[in-house]
Amino acid sequence: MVAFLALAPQVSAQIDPGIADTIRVDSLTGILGPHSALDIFLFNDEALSALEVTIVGSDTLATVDSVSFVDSRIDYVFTKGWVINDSTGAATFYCYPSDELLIQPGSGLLATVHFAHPDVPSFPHDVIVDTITIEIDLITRSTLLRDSIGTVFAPQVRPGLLRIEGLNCCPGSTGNVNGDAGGSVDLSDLIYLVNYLFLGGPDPECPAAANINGDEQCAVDLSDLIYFVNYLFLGGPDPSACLTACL
Ligand SMILES: [Ca+2]
Ligand SMILES: [Ca+2]
Repeated sequence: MVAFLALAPQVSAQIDPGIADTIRVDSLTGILGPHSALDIFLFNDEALSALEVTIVGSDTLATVDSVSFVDSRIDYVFTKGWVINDSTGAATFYCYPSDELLIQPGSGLLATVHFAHPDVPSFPHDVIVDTITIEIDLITRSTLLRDSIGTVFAPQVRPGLLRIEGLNCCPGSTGNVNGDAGGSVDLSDLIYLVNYLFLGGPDPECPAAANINGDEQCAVDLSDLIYFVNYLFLGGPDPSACLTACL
């Protein structure tokens, strides 16, 4: 049974002494289809005996589907967990360390929140990830910390940005340097690449698709051109697979 902190009688940002304790949401770029893992960080300058964080995306195209505490500052706490509040798409996670094992002052990873974003109409699509206060079944879920003497207070919060890009950039193999909608790999791509490399032509819209030799540095350079000429005219190997690390 989860006893949410918002039931505590007094809540105020004014009773946080010293430097304001802070919950910070990371920012990153995700790709349509796969999940994105957004890190949440905690700074606290006094020991904490409980915390609760409720976060939500600014639209329902990116929803929380799980929360992980692996390698986080509260990984050691036995009493912790998370719930998804289906009606709002928000997620709440919480922890209650035992009296002997308070969350000591410090700074670092608090949790990793996994977002699903399978269906986004256009790219890039930006989702602000911020805290929220909601009420479900008469229980308020919010973002609160509790110090070692039981005082509950609201931390400072810094929202994050989850930017979702499309998978139509390099969906399988490299080579579609000119980014034509049909995805064909042909002489026009070679011309585009030569223009880009040597004649001041425009950048490839999807640089990962121009990394034809598949080097892990994602470089687009003469070696890609040589690889491409080999493939098109000299029976060389097919363009390399797209590297997700280059997207
Ligand atoms: Ca093409
Ligand atoms: Ca390359």
